[in-house]
Amino acid sequence: MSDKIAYARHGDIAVLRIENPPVNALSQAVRQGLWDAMDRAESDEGVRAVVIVGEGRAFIAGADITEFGKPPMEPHLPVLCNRIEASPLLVVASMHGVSLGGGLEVALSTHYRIAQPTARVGLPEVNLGLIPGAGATQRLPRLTGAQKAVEMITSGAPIKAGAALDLGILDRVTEGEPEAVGLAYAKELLEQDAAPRPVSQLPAADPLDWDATYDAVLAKGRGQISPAVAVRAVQAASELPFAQGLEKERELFMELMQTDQRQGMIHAFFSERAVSNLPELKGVASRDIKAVGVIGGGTMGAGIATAALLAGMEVVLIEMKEEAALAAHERISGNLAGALKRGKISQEKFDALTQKALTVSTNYDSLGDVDLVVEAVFEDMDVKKQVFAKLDAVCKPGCVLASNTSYLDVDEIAASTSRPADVIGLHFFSPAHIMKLLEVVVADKTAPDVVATGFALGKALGKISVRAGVCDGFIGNRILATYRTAADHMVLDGASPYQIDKALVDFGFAMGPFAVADLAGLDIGWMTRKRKAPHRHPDERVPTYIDKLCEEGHFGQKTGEGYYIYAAGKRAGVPNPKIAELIAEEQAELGITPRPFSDEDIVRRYMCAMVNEAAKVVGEGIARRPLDVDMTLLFGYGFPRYWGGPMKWADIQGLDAVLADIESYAQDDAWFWQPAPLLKTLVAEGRTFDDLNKDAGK
Ligand code: 3H9
Repeated sequence: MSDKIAYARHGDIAVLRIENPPVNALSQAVRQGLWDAMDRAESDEGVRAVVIVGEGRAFIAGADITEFGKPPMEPHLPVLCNRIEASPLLVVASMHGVSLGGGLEVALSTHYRIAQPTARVGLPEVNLGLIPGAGATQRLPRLTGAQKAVEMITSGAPIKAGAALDLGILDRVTEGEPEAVGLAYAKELLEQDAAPRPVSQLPAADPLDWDATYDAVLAKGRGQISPAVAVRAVQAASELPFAQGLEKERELFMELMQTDQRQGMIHAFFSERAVSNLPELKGVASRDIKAVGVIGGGTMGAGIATAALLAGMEVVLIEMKEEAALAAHERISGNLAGALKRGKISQEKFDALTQKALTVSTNYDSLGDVDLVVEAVFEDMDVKKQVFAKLDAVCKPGCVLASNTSYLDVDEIAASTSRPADVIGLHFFSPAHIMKLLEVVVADKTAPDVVATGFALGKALGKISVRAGVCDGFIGNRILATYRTAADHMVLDGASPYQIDKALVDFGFAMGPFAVADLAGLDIGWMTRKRKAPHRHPDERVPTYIDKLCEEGHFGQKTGEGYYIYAAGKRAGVPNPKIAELIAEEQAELGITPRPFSDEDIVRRYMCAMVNEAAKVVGEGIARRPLDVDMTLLFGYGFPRYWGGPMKWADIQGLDAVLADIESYAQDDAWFWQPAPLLKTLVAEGRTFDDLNKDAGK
């Protein structure tokens, strides 16, 4: 018998305990073990009931995701579930922690379900580009009705035990040790002569307007297909006999298993976990962070302060003048009021955070006790250096000195202090209390435990932290600058900004690049272009039409006019007719005859520019692994999760095809489209970006 299932007898009840740490995923050994243990219980003289429990922190977290993409191994989970359900013994699931995906499907195939009040159940398969594949699309609607089943399966979000009880997914919620609770329940059922109660034999759920439901779910998924496919599976549950419904579910599940989206989403799942798992940090202890200093109380500083307060840290925020300090306090209180409104914190907690945990001051001496300071002042090297000189003077030894700069040289900032080993870049994304990405920028002399502290801070703040080296723009903004430029070139050559935005939204981006520019403020790009102007290569193509709009004081959403025109209070805009005129003027000046672009061509060029720069970023060691780029783009730049990230996208396209496209674009603009050496090497060796992830022990 498999060592993953412990079998024990308690009178006339057999307990099957799943022991597959950390989360009891349903690997082949677990499936086989459960199968054999059911056989054993059924042939064990005197056994009348079976209780299934999980060891450790969860009942079962689902199918073993590491087995996906490999040849399937028997016993298959749907068959195991049917086998459990068909048992003549009374089968009870006693659930604690999470019961997710296949884990909930095992529970749904038992006859009675009892859970801890803290337990959560869910079907997150859509987040992996799949649908439940072991009967949940057929069994769940028979318990909850079709509408609730569709909601639960298409959202992928777990629900708490109480809600699951109300929906009929659970029969009882009882606090106690799961095995004891399960045994007591099974005994009670046996005493009542309760019969096995297969969910598959319950009547089918009433139908919904399936086409309307499908369309609504498809639209909400912004190109993600699995939630919409799930609707069709639930439809089968209401229209077909159980066995045929299961077959339909299997067919749809297997189809999704073959998709790029499944690959992309599973890559995202593992990369999200691997990204902060850096070999260089193995065994390195981080420094203790209880109190954080923030320099500058603008949107960014206030967001960082809010995030630290919400993570239970004390915050000392420094502003230059009393008025600005008060305004910063207001801003942070406003952010926290948002958290209060969304039910994330209580009124009591809000009061404690705003009145006790937060100090605003104009005096750097207030920073004497903080463990880490994040500077979030104006992006100017001289200003930053002045701030770091003050920090160097007042902060206690061992205090981590961090800059939130988004492109300046952290080595130079570090060198301006007497303690470069304590200096690091912590690049937050605005609004910093909401956005998940944190770039941990490691300078030449940054001490390993300071790097570990950056990651520990990110974790405490609920961020996805990515290690980046020093260069202009680090990982994210450097790559952004390149693909934005590719979009600008397409505009000069004839594609409209609106066609580009739409093509990229259709590809899956949250917003197109020109709508993003309007949101961020066109003055940012304008300033960057001015900063970079003296260092430009003569062959570099830089459109200037948008600078003319900036010169007139139009900076996008905040001024009501940019690429789009925004009616007061509206976030979506309509195309600004001035833009087409300005573009036409520039094309005439440059002697360009505009040509049409297909949406496909737009996406391809944009993505190739992104991948090429990303390959340079990895090749130069700015990002340690391709997955670091993928997570940066996913969590900071609205990249569609179902593609897994640009590097995963490139692997799926085939790196040889991507390189061939880059080389063909280079025929018109050799300066911009210089192929990344790493890309060429990988193509020559027949390897992928994911091979590099694996080399690095992903
Ligand atoms: C499914 O069930 C399909 C079926 O319908 C049909 C089949 C026919 N498999 O996240 P953590 C690993 S699809 C393998 O850090 P937490 C994870 O990689 C599945 N490994 O902990 C990590 O490894 P490492 C549906 C898994 O406490 C370690 O466990 N289920 C799996 O923050 C700890 O994980 C899901 O989608 C797995 N299923 O969160 C659930 N799950 O330590 C996915 C986890 O080496 N899992 N690992 O980095 C989760 O949502 C979270 O992991 C969970 C724990 C909430 C369970």
